[in-house]
Amino acid sequence: MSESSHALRVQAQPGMFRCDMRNTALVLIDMQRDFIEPGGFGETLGNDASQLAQAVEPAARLLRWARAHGMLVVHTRESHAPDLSDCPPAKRCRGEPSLRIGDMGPMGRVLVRGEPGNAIIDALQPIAGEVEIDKPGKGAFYATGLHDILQRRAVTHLIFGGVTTEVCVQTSMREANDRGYDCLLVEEATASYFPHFKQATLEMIAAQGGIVGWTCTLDAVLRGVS
Ligand code: C5J
Repeated sequence: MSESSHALRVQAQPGMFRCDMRNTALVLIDMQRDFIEPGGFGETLGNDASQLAQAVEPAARLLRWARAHGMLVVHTRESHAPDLSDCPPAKRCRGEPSLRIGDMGPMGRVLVRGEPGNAIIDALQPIAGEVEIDKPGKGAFYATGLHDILQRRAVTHLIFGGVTTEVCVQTSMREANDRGYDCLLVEEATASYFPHFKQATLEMIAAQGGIVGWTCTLDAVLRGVS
C-alpha cells in the first residue's frame, strides 16, 4: 500500500477530519443486546429499543469498511462483575426500572458480564484480533485498559459509532478528547432512545470549532479514503 492509501479525509462538521488509518481505531460503543433488543435493560428503563436498531446496519457497514482497511477495531460493553463489586449503589438504585442491574431478566442477569443480554448483537460480533472492552461506567476509558491499549498501538484518532449517543458515546468521546485523541462520530452509526438528544449531541460535539470532535455522515467516511 502506498503512503497516500492510508490517508483518510472526511468532509465533517465543523471541518475536514484528517487521519492516517494506521493510527486510527474504530470504536463501537455498547452495541449490546441489553440496549438494542426487546426485553433488555433499555426497555426495563421504559425506553423504545427500536430507536436504537436504526444504527445497526450503518454500524455494520462502518465495521466492514474499517476491517477492509485493516483498521484497529474496539468493541465496548457496559457490564458489571457477577458480584456487582464494580457497580456503585448509586448506579444500581437510580430511577424506577422494572429490573435493576444484576436482576434476572429475559436475557439473563441485566448488564452482568457473560450473560446473554450483555453480548454484542449478532450483526456486529467481534472477530479475532479486535479489542473487546468491558466497562463498568458510561465512558470507555473509566476503569478500563483502553488508553494503554491505544497508546501501545500509537493510535491518535478515533472514529466512533454505537449507543446511546448522548450517554456512553458522548461520555467516551469526551474522555478520549481529554486524553488527546481526535474523535469523529458517524451520525447514522449512532442512536439514542431520544432522537432530539442525538441531534443535540451531534451539535454540541462539533460546536465551538469541534470542542469535543467532529461529526459526519456514513457516506462521507466511506468516500473519504484518498
Ligand atoms: C446507557 C449506554 N444509556 N450505553 N448506556 O445507560 O449509553
